[in-house]
Amino acid sequence: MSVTLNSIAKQGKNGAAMMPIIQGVGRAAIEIAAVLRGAIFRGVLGKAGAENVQGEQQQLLDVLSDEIFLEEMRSTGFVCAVGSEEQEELLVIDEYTRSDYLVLVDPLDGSSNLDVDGPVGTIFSVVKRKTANSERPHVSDTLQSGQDVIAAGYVLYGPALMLVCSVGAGVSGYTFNPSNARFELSHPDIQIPETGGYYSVNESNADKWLDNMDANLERLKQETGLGMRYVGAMVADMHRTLLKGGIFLYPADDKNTTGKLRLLYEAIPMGFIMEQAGGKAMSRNDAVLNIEPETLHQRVPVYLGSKNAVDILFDN
Ligand code: P6P
Repeated sequence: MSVTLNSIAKQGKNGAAMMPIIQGVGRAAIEIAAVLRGAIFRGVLGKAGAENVQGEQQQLLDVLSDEIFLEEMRSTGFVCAVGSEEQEELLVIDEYTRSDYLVLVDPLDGSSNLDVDGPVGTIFSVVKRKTANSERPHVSDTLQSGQDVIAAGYVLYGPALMLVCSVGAGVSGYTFNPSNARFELSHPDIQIPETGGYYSVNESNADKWLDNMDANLERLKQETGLGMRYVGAMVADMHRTLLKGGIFLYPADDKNTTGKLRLLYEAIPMGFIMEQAGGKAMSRNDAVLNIEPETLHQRVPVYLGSKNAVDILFDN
């Protein structure tokens, strides 16, 4: 008998409460994967002709994925609001404003890879509201550090469809089985290897990096001899780092002086997963999970990987 997402209910103290929400993420993943597979025939590859709150060109599939994800969160009945990379404001779910949980999401991360058939992903985290259930959910409910995250994870739309998640009791990887249309446990208790793997960064920005990161990376390369891999989609680069070891980094630079990656729906969920897998997640000079968020779409520098690699980079 295969182990499915239902088994999440037995994980830690939050598994039972988080299972319906993670099952909703699984349903959204299956729908989004189907849309991606047929996108070119439906004429939905390419730009939506608008910019998102990040000032980035929205892909049509960004918009479609955001709608699918929101609908599946609504259908759980446990989510009162969603903070999305694709939406400037917090999206309150009017039928369920009294529910306990909010979800932060990057619905289609790395979507610039789509027109070259590259891997993309969905990144999510779940927090418990701070406002009373009788009140309307507020954006302040999302501004919680990674120490308060209840669950987090990502979907990888690759050759296989994978869902990797944690409810605070370790990291589990599930792979979609087309023969029975369910996610099945394929990677129990993921732990990042302490040595080996790759460094993963867009080195074309090295001459613009702040915080002496060009010299720090050279030291890492000298001391570890790691090879380099870089996909340009955070979920794919993070997943390889988690399974093979090494480090993924996106430093601040003189163009993105506070970094490019978003704290609430990229750095925190990935930092939560990395720490649950025995790795380390740093930002400029503190752990990602210790940063107190100030705005929904704020950006931070990100360094995620094995403790050894991150410590060498920061010369600890
Ligand atoms: P660059 C994708 O746009 C993204 O937000 C992450 O998925 C990825 O890690 C990063 O940006 C890639 O940025 O500047 O190397 O293309």
